[in-house]
Amino acid sequence: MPKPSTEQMILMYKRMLMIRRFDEKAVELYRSGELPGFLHPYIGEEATAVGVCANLRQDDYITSTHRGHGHLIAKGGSLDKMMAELYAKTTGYCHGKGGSMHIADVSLGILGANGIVGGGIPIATGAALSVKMRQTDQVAVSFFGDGASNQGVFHEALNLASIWELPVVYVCENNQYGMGTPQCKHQRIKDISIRAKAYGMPGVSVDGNDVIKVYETADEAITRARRGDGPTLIECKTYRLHGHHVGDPGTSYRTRDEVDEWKQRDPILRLGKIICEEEDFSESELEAIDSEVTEELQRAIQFAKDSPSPQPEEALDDLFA
Ligand SMILES: Cc1ncc(C[n+]2csc(CCOP(=O)(O)OP(=O)(O)O)c2C)c(N)n1
Ligand SMILES: [Mg+2]
Repeated sequence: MPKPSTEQMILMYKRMLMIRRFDEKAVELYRSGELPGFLHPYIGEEATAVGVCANLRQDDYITSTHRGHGHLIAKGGSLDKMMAELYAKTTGYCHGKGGSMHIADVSLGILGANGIVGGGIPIATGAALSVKMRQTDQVAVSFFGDGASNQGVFHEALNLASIWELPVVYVCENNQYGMGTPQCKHQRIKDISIRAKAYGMPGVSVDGNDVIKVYETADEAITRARRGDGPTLIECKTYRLHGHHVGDPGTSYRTRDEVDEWKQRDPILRLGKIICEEEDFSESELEAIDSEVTEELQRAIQFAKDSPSPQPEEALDDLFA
């Protein structure tokens, strides 16, 4: 398995920080009453989106979830347009009418966040079928949660993808909970990757907070799909450090000790340590990356604030019925 190069590690570090800072800021703006709507922070799970997407080309496809900001940023989504969408401005991805859970950018292969749990799984499978019919070498990746792996559509999609040998990689983000329900109360199995066996495809579980491990595992699965050898199921074991959504304190169904324990496995701190120890980077060089990210984000917030709100007479524009 090829290890990521130094440049790739720095890029992954920056992308993870971008996701972390974006969602921290979004939570803060939401709590101060500046953002309308609803959002689900990806804080703590950054290594999964970034490690997978670092292997993808612009013309590859992804489908995302209700917790989508991380996937969109990892696939190259515009911070300006994302932030403007959260602010419900006309310059946002959905012209301010969709919000956090409906962001898509087809030019980047981002086929959409999705408020329907498991909803992205058949969409990615369909995209992979289109790749096969068009005879290109693109790949589709579907991100979804541990909870979504209990949806009927997960099983139907994996079966079809296997039978048709579709170029798709299923990435299950096992963040230990479906809302307030721990994994042990919603399924008997521990490793979700064993479900791959039922559909005759490779299944592998990895530490989803180890971005290098995620990168290497995804590389193998994506290369296999691109070669025409069919789908893979990857389970990334990770943790959401925030509540289920921005209004959930996340204190009634898990202990402070558990959260603190996972904070020790913070994916960004872990990669930072590796970059310093093995790639000879200094703390101040990492801080400079953080400042760059913070400035980029400030520009996105300013862009969103300076943008116009949609007018009532535009309410029915861009709607399909
Ligand atoms: C079809 C459907 N059922 C129920 C819900 C309500 N709901 C929103 S998020 C969620 C939990 C999803 O858990 P998981 O798939 O593990 O994703 P996570 O939130 O942990 O990232 C549920 C049940 C929904 N949005 N869609
Ligand atoms: Mg979950």
